[in-house]
Amino acid sequence: MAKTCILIGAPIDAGQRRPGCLMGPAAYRVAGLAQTLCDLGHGVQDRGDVEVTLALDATCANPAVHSLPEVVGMANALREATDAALETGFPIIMGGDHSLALGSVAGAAKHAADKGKPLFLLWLDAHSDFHTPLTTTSGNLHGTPVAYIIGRDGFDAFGAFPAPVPPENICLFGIRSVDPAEHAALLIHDLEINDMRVLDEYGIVKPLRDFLDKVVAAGGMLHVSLDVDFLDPSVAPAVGTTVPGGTTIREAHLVMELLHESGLVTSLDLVELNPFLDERGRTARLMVDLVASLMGRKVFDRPTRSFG
Ligand code: 6HN
Ligand code: MN
Ligand code: MN
Ligand code: MN
Repeated sequence: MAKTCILIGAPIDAGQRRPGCLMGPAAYRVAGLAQTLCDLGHGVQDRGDVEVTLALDATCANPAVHSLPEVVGMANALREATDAALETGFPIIMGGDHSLALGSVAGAAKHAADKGKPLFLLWLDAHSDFHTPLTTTSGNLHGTPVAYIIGRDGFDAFGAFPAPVPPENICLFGIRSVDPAEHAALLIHDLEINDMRVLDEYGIVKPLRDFLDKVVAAGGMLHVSLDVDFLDPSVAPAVGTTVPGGTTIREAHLVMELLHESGLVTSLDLVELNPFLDERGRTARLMVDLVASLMGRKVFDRPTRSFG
């Protein structure tokens, strides 16, 4: 079904320390994201990059945390922009580092709550991003959104999360790097964790379909947050936080194709692309190709063949 895709640029790299993600939205535009979506029959509105007002009075008790005014400012702007875009279309947030999900998912959660629907979250990432501003040792706020989204303490500077997402509605998929404090916290919150160990044994299809079945049963909305480091660094080098042992190009496309077939996805983040680290645009182009699969590109337009 044709959608109205609403592109929202979120140029931020203050959620971590390596400059470059700021150029992410520009790279997606150069790589032809809008034209790719048009070619698939979708409508496209590019709303440009969000305007950020720095939250200059934001403070945090953990001295390691840096760039709070920038990250809170971006979160405030994106919460509004994502909620507003959901009124008329399918928001695609072009990042920017993963701290932007402190805003985009808040907007999606507010929108879902206003419509009386549960929100589900698929987190495609090498990392669990489950620190709070009080537990992070790197001080990089891109490692915190999932904790904010379930309503953990320590996020005073961001304001209360609009409608905390129950941990059971969150699926971490592809993870292979978890810090000790995140690990301890994940043991006491009931998120669905499909780490690479699980994907090695069961493959992509079964774990993902099980999660999607839950979304269907609940009549939920589904936000997908795609971190470039979900992919193996050998195929997606343009990211500051490479972790070996990630998904292949084909596995990532399969995730996207299954998501398309489900018809469940209502909003999308593209995060952590650092064009300064790319090789002749290959990571940016791969990300655009993955969005194409999510939005319906296929080799043959026919039902999937059954081998049963
Ligand atoms: N990401 N756990 C590490 C940290 O610094 O807190 C890495 C975070 C990576 C963040 O994937 O968006
Ligand atoms: Mn991440
Ligand atoms: Mn709304
Ligand atoms: Mn990551």
